[in-house]
Amino acid sequence: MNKDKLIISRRKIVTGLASTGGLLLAGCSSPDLPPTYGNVLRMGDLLTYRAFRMLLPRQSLVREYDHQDISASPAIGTSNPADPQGNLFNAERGARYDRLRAGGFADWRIKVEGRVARPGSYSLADLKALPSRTQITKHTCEEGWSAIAQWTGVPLRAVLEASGMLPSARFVNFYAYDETAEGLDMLDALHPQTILAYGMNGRDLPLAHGAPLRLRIETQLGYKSVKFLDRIVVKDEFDDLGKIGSLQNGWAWYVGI
Ligand SMILES: Nc1nc2c(c(=O)[nH]1)N[C@H]1C(S)=C(S)[C@@H](COP(=O)(O)O)O[C@H]1N2
Ligand SMILES: [Mo]
Repeated sequence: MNKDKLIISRRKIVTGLASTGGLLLAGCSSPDLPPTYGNVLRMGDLLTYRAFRMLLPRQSLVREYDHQDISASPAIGTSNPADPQGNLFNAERGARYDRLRAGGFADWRIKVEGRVARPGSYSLADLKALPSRTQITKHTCEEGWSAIAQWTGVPLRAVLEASGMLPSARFVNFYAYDETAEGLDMLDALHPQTILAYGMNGRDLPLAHGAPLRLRIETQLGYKSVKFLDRIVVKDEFDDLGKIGSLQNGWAWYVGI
């Protein structure tokens, strides 16, 4: 084969692979570059992100434990988002949270917006009517503690599918009732163990652990598992989430474990 032909056929193969990959990954065009790529302060992210994406099969499961492994006293990172003393307190959302909690979360709904064909909201009953998943996993906080608990909820994937996520979607962002927001790429968002949890250790999700609904993202460190969920926004492009996102607060966006 002469050199020209070789170049053409290689290009064809590469283009072919890229389009198949694109379909498989539901629009993730460059899964080996973290969205923070290009930011000198975040150069380490490239290494972590690329290493994890290369070493692990794309959706390998994290370890799941047995009932006897569940921690007797589960560690707690934060408490009530309606507490004005809390360092992530937001007055408007805190007050809204307090009212919803007083009503036993009967009027609570999670909003799903952005790049979805059917934006809207789901009550706890709506979420419980979708498929559920229960998993006993280890939570690892960036501050050095860890705890094993059983989590029950709906796979995020099922909610995204119910909302008609558009093929161009690449990121999913989560907003809480306090000043917390985090984002995931599609690989983590569609991971089978990524769930919206409404149950913990066989009971309703307790207040301290994020009632009535929290994210459980088992492939990343504790702070990515946003508690007290208010809103989910599907995006085509990366969004650093401004002052309430981890990046502008000096934390990594991707913290694989
Ligand atoms: N909304 C909200 N979610 C949050 C936090 C928070 O302060 N607010 N803290 C995070 C951190 S740093 C950790 S380690 C876990 C703690 O989860 P736990 O309280 O269930 O142990 O929640 C994460 N999710
Ligand atoms: Mo944490």
